[in-house]
Amino acid sequence: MENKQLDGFLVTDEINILYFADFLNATQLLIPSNGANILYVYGVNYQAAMQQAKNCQVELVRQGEDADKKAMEQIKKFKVKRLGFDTMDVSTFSRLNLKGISLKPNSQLIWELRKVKDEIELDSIRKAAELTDIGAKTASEIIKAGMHEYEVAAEVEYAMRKLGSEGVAFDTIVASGLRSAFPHGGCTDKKLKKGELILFDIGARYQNYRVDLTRTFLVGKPTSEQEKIYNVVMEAQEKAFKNIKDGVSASNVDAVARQTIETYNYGEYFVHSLGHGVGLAVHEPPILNPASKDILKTGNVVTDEPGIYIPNFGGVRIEDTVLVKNDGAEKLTKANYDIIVE
Ligand SMILES: [Mn+2]
Repeated sequence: MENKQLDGFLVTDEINILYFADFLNATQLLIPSNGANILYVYGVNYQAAMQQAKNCQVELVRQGEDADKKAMEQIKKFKVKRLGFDTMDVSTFSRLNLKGISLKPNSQLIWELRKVKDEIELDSIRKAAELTDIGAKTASEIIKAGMHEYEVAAEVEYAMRKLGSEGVAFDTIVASGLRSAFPHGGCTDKKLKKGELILFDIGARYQNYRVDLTRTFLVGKPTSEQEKIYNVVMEAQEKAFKNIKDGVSASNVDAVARQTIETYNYGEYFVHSLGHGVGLAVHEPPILNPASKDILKTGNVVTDEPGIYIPNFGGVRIEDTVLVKNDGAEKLTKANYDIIVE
């Protein structure tokens, strides 16, 4: 804030608030340069905030009170002239009287912090990764022809939950057969059939931290085309992994995977980024794609997830969540890569 000559910062994104105050259900967090941090909370969450919130004073927003106006009054009281903020919707902006205050959007300031995970955050992410691996193992054990996609999701989520997952990091994907060609195919009442590719994308959540993992399964024996695509994705994933370390540009890591897939002439079917950061949000910076300006840093946690999706045929994706280190990367998810599950 000092570098940017800000004399206050208003945090309104709930996950950003969670990051600073360790509390999710607040409306805003005000960080003035000349006073204590103030967390604004409605009555329904007040007692919990008083017990759980860290690094701030908790301020009750009464029913019928406008939390934004309340924060703005305090901002004026603190004589803030240059107010940084992460995000503000247009209706809020037009409702507030901001005369005399210069608004400086700067979510980047927060991302610079959130992108680099400290040891406490990593402990939570490691635990979420262990739970996610249990989910993948469960899937490989229970999947059989005739099951509905949603049954697989239910069993996997139950297995993770039973061992401490707070819920899922995102909606579980079990996309089988032709649906596996949809990278975000969700999960339906379709039954799994022998010989079909099954795209399986899950994540556990622990202490609000998330992990992201994809495996591709198949009941029976893959055709030579299925096997070939699988091996190409595996090769791309592995090569990209070996290139991840502190100081490399994210776009270069993406290029390693993309070129591998292009070499086998499947380039047009790799329709998304190689990866993204994971933490309190399942998709966050840094981003690994051809346009990315991010330089990977020690402490970043990112996914490595190339895929090939052929319409009317099927798709393969293999994804791990990995930790960027000084001299390489560490896979936080460790589930095995066997495609055949029955
Ligand atoms: Mn992902």
